[in-house]
Amino acid sequence: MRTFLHVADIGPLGQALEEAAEIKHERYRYEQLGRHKTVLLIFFNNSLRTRLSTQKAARNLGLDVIVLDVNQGAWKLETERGVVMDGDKSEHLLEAIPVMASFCDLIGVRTFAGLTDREADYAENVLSQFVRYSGRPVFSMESATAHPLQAFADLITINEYKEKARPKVVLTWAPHPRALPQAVPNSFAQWMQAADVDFVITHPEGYELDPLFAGNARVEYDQMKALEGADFVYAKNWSCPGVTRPADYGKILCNDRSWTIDSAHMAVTADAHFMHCLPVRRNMIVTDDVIESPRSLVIPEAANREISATVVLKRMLENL
Ligand code: AN0
Ligand code: CP
Repeated sequence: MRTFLHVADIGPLGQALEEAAEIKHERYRYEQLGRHKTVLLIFFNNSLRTRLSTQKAARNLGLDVIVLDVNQGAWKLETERGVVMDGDKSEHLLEAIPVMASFCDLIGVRTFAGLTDREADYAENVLSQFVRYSGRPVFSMESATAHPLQAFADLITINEYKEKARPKVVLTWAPHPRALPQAVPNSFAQWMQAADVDFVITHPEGYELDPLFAGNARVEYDQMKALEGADFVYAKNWSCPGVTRPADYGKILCNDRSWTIDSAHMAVTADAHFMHCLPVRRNMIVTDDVIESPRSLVIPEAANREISATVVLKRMLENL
């Protein structure tokens, strides 16, 4: 595997889930694979889970790890070509990428959507330069529009906890005080569409996800109706994807707290498991009692980030 950006990069999901189960059972099975190899993890913004789980995954495989927080201790990087660099940015990505690549064998990149320019975000301006100019396998640790390591961990979690062959999985929008990217719901929708589940998305009007990710997934605008009989409730906020009205891209269109997942919402499900990628704002996205309930999977879901990252790094090492 040379890139890990979308669900197609991982190949058949059944096989990926088998590898995940094997690694979960025996985490150090492939610890010789990364010997004398180095992975560089580059963060353009904050992270708790991705930062820790990817380092742990790398160590499972015997890899050396270098972590670079671009905004703390490195030169400020210009990412656009053709800019007269007379501002506060001292170095261009076009030099920084090959320099960074010379010290490693694999590169993980975490970038964030600007949420002002839809075209720039969906073109993945930063991540695509790493793919093009590093000469190294590149994996997304969340980009402007996708978070595949999260979606893979979510799929592993659903596979572990499902109580029927084809569970009903509902992705529900929930309110949040700040505008957030569509990366997590985009990837979750993409992976659920590829998996063997009954998948439904619910959100207020105007929050339609890009069909590039959501395909022809079923959308039910009535949240309670969507949640009926659900086996898994996956809550997430996202800002307007600008699909129906490009001018609204990145905006908050709705603050309606009736979308917050509480016990009344969970009561119409089939005793569903609650999921969220974290970090989560309690009593905005989900109430204390739901996230603390025995049906909440947020902690095992986060723990599975180590497993999804180990499978992805293993696949990349096998192909070096
Ligand atoms: C980020 C987001 O919504 O994309 C990261 C989630 C993994 N969340 C926040 O910035 C709160
Ligand atoms: N879920 C997730 O990616 O969390 P972090 O932003 O803390 O890495």
